Amino acid sequence: MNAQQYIELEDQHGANIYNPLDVVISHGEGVWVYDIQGNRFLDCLSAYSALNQGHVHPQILDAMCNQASKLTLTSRAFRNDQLPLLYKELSELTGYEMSLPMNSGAEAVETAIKLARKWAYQVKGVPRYQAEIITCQNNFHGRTLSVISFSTEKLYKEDFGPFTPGFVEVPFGDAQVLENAITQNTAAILVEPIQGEAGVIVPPNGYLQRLREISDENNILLIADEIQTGLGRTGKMFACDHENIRPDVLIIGKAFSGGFYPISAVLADRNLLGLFNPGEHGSTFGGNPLGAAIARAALRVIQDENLVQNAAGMGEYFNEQLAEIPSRHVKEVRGKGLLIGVELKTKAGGARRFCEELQAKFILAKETHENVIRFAPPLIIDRETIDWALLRIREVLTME
Ligand code: IF1
Repeated sequence: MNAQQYIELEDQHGANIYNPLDVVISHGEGVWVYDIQGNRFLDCLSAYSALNQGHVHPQILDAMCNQASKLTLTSRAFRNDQLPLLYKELSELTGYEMSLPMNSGAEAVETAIKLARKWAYQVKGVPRYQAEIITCQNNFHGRTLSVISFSTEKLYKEDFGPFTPGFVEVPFGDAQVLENAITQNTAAILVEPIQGEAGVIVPPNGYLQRLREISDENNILLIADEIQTGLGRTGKMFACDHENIRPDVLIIGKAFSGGFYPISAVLADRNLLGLFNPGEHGSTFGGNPLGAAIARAALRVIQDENLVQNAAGMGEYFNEQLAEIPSRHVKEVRGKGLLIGVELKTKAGGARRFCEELQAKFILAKETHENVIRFAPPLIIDRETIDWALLRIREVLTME
């Protein structure tokens, strides 16, 4: 089959919820992917940061194949010999006493919301079903109904209501306005330390620290969604580390899977996660031994290959070099580590055509919203490959 045939087949039988670039990829290795004609492309999206370790990492592949040949699924009705080790290694890595494994990011966010509500009723003493969770404008936390209930993006929610109540929205980056939104019934603040989908929006310095203080002063949980920013992406293990703060609840996903298999988790101490009792929450696949073995390998690779340090070094270089490109289209280059957004001026005619030009030069990047090109290659990228990319990005950003 040729590319056109694959594309037609997909369009004919698949719900049209994406607008993908027309490249049909059949294999990947490290930072590179190959289309069915054998053309090689640099992956500058990393499956929205789920591929921090690169494509088909051999160590994670080994762990997956090895575990798949022994035991894949027990359900949580029985115990298995992988999940306890994942718990232990996660605790050692993050300092949180406990974790709760789920599958997708959105499910983990839902889990964190359930946890915060339960804490509000059982510990804080909020009257039942009055708990409020403060969320930020232009947030992205997933696609489930409760999660889109507090989306501020029309595209993600219009015609999908009725919505889940109990969410209060405030602008991102303004701690003062957030503080004013707190009531006696506020259970938690849910925040992305850097807003990814919104266009790689980095909050003002000190914002997260201020949220930490506000949470402490008002007996509110601080929940950080690090599904996209966590596990090295921004040049620290967690984006919250840039401001040395420890959220009460930390949500991870994406790269926790090594790019192999959906796995997410909610991390917190026993005073919070200990509030869940048998039967109150669950998942058929959450915590399965195959996923646990993969996640263990995914974490090990991040540490063994110093991917956090590499993201910091390579990110700084990439960012600086991008900012030096003399382009009349670019409004701003921003980001942290290897989560970089290049915002174009409105008169540049949208980021999509730039992404298509990049594709023609064998770089795969994806626009976010109208005017931002996101560059988020796997964290294993080296300087030589960044230079290879910069040559081409420079040509694209300086075109008419
Ligand atoms: C889509 C963007 C990224 C996330 C944060 C939770 C989730 C995500 C901070 C949910 C997911 C995704 C999912 C994908 C596109 C995407 C995305 F394009 F919307 F902007 F990454 F930047 N919290 N992000 O970024 O995790 O349930 O998907 O595992 O939905 O189209 P999930």
